[in-house]
Amino acid sequence: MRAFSFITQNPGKVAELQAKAHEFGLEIVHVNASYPELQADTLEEVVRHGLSYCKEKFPPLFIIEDSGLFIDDLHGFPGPYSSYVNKTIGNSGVVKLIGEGRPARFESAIGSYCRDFKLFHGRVEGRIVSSRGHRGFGFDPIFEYEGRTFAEMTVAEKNALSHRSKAAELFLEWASTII
Ligand code: ITT
Repeated sequence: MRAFSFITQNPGKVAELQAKAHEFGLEIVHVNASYPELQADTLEEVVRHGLSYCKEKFPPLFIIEDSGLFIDDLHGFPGPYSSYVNKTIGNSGVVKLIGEGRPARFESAIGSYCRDFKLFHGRVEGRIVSSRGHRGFGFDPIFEYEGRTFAEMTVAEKNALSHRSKAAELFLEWASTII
């Protein structure tokens, strides 16, 4: 089996990457573990710190992923602090804070460890709307892309355009050449 590990506690991320990996004939082994998440200004710093920790604990080839919602009006906040904002004020709090129709983007940074660290990035631009849809996770119901929220899309539809799938594609192209 051509496989790699994905260290994350978010099953939604696993479902999305699993579907993407299958397109490349690869399998994901889900490692449901946590690692210390640095409070940093960029996703890249969080990922590099996480990789350094994980490489002492898990065998290669593995990946971790850090992602976030970047709101233009808030100079990119919550960005790397998305998980905290999601847990505290939640989707309704974000909409209340910035209002409907304001531009935002999702970004994803995938970090892999084999013999060294490699980073892969993806982003998607959209806007914040009142909650719609029941699929996905996190900010999906309030992130609209061309008329539909991410929570109104199937995994396959979200994977055709999302930040995570773009980063995943770059990783999977590279991974396919070494496993
Ligand atoms: P792991 O760190 O264990 O992988 P996590 O859910 O804590 O899982 P992050 O630290 O990367 O993930 O936090 C990113 C947060 O940003 C996440 O909790 C969501 O609230 C939000 N987010 C990221 N990508 C998203 C997406 O595709 N759809 C909706 N919300 C997303």
